Amino acid sequence: MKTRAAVAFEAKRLLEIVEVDLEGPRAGEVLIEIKATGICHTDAYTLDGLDSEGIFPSILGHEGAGVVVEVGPGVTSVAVGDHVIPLYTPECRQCKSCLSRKTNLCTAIRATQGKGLMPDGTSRFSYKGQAIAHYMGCSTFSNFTVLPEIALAKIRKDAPFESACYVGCGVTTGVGAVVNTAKVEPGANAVVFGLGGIGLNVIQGLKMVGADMIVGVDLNPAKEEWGRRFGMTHFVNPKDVSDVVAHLVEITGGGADYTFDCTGNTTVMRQALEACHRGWGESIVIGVAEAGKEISTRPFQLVTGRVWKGSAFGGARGRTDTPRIVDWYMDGKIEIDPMITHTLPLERINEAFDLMHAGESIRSVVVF
Ligand code: NAD
Ligand code: AHE
Ligand code: ZN
Repeated sequence: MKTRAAVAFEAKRLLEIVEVDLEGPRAGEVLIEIKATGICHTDAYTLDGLDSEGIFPSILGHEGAGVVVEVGPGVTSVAVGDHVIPLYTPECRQCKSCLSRKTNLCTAIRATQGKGLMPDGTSRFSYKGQAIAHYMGCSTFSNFTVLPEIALAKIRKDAPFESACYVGCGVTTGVGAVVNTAKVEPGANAVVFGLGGIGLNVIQGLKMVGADMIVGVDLNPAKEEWGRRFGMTHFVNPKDVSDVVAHLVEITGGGADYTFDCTGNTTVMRQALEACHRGWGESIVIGVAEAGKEISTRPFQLVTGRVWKGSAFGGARGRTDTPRIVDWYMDGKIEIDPMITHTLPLERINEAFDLMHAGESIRSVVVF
């Protein structure tokens, strides 16, 4: 079939809206009509040529929601008409990682996914006879896409696609980092670096679990109002203080119980670790850093009890946990709608990247 898609032909070039060819689902695969997709900073990072796994040409996008249109042979867990969220972190429930119960990082199809291919080592997308790579196993910047069934979370049908798509990455990443990775307890104090589409979800997760002091840190002063809207109690702009770590340690009474990096900046990651309380503070790295960047600190920071952890997709097991997060949204336990600042048609998708880089959007969503 033909489908409309925004194709990344080269790094640092505008996406082009073209009609691409899409092959139908093979065994264990599912054809999805994407109804809405968010634009996450990770898409921008790959498009900007900063991803060591970046492949071009490809169809980016990993934060979608849609409807099952056709299932391939052997598919049993979803059926035509089901509403689904594509998962860049699948959940096969059979691999060593899934069975360990220690991680959400299913390894069943990670190798081919990182090469922009379906599990059988081929691509379903092509343009003028040339193969186009899949992205993070999702490629939600296409009106139709194909995914393995283990990479689909079935969600309730009354959830609007424009909001549910955000659960495919940003909401789950932020709220999940609090609930699954850090396991923040009521009364804790926390610092969140970077109040964008991820950081604000960390903040609402902290509020949901009953954190006491929630400090937001951002270079953009306009983010103060956004942070407060979702539960932030204190705001720090690093430009306004001479030593941001010393300031944070002071206002948190010796350091935070939990800190979260939601910037992808390796200098900030170090600050986040060092703003933790001696003896027990935990710093969670969520931000994705540019290829080639490394983190460092004095080992003494760890010797004296601070803990450095990472969180991918909020530690969520996609097929099990994302339908529950959609329920939390539908039940009013978390908010999504106010964070969707811009809704655009596919033809205007490049504007969404401009808005993100200018710090003018929290989340832009493309509606097909
Ligand atoms: P965003 O652009 O919406 O927000 C980033 C925020 O960080 C902005 O408000 C910006 O002003 C702020 N910022 C930038 N540099 C800063 C600095 N030096 N100090 C303080 N604030 C700073 O991006 P997003 O969509 O929220 O994504 C944030 C990061 O999380 C990105 O690196 C993205 O790739 C990553 N991410 C990771 C996962 C995961 O599973 N680990 C999932 C989604 C996104
Ligand atoms: N490809 C990059 C790493 C990118 C990365 O860390 N991705 C996160 C999700 S970001 C979503 O917006 C993730 O879940 N990683 C786990 C995984 O298996 O990719 C690189 O540095 O090579
Ligand atoms: Zn993302």
